[in-house]
This record gives sequence, structure tokens and C-alpha cells, in this order.
Amino acid sequence: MQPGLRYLPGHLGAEAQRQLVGSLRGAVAAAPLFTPVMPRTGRPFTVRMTNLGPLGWVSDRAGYRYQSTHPDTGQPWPAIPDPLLGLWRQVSGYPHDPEACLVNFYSGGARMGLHRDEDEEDFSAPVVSVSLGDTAVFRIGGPERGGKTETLKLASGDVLVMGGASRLCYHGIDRVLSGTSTLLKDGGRINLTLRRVTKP
Ligand code: MD3
Ligand code: FE
Repeated sequence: MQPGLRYLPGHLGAEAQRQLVGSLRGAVAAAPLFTPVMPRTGRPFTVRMTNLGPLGWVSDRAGYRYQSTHPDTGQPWPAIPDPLLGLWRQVSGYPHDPEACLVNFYSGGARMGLHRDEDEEDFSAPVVSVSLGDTAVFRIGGPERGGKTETLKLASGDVLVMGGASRLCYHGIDRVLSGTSTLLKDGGRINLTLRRVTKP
């Protein structure tokens, strides 16, 4: 495993997972999932997204960026729920709160190609990820494209902390294994990534 990557399988118990899904339902009602498109080409992502917190990550023909409002409603993103702030304070080892929580929703055949998270200014903060719902096949490589990669299955309640050298590693989601969890009524997978965007 990459230095700086911490895998916490089953970190969230069933009740904590259900509570999170409950807060996400309210948030998604206020800030609906949108389908981002690739810069320049306009090709749609297979993953739908929304955000929580003062800043949210968006992608459209103009590029990737963080912004304070939802691209369709123009409204500020809903707040990051307290239990997620508590998780960040517990596992991040970083002395400031996150500014963004990207919510990725994977249904059926959704996937995410290999990429690096590099739109943030502060790479000294880790990215903290929470998986909910169906199990995903997660792929992680090194800091260069085209290097050797390995896979890890991410199940509901698993937490990953990507700090240190792992923070700038290539990673993606190969596929989601449908029917592996009953947490979400209609199946699928939610991934939450808590991020620090600006330098404090
Ligand atoms: C490793 N999300 O939102 S989470 C993303 O499951 C993203 O939705 C995937 O990649 C998902 O950008 C993977 C795990 C993850 C997140 C950020 C990382 C792994 C990472 C940053 C650096 C290295
Ligand atoms: Fe990523």
C-alpha cells in the first residue's frame, strides 16, 4: 500500500451509516445531484455529484474548479453534517476543518477513470473518503500516470485517509458490484470525500 494511505475497513457501523444516509437525503433535496461534463469535450461523467460545505468541486466545459454555489440552483451548498466533521477531526490529523465534501453517486455501470486530485491549493491536508452502499473496486497507482496499480474493494462503512505521498497518487473506481449492500433503497454507491481546498 502507498505510504500515507490509511485504510480503515468498517470504521463506520451500521447505525452511523444509516444516520449519514439520512442527512444526505436532506442535503440532496436542497442541492440535487448533477451530471458533470469533461472540460472542452463536454463528455458526461457516469458518476453524478453534489457537494456540501463552503466550497464544492464542479466540472464543466470551462474546466475543473471549486465554487461556493450549486451550478444549477445557484444556491450555496448545504453544510457538512456534524458527524462528518467529527470523523475528519478524528482521522485527518489536520488542525483545520475541511471546506468541501464531494458527494459522488454511482448507479449501475458508473465508474471513475484514473486521475489525481490536484485542484486544491493545500496538499498537506489529506483527503478522507467514506464509502456507503454497494462495494466498489478501487484502483490506486503511484504519482505518475502509467505506473503499476493495485486494487482494493471498498465496502459500506469503509474509510480511507489519503495523506502524505498517497495524496497525489493516481486513483479511480473500476466498477461497482451491484447487490452487495442493502443500505441504499435503490442500490448504488455513495462516496463522500472530505477535502481542505485553500491554505488556512
Ligand atoms: C487517493 N472518488 O472524488 S474515493 C474523487 O470512490 C474520487 O468516488 C473515488 O476519486 C470514489 O476524486 C475514490 C478514494 C480516494 C479519494 C481521493 C484520493 C482516493 C484517493 C486522493 C488521492 C489518492
Ligand atoms: Fe479522486
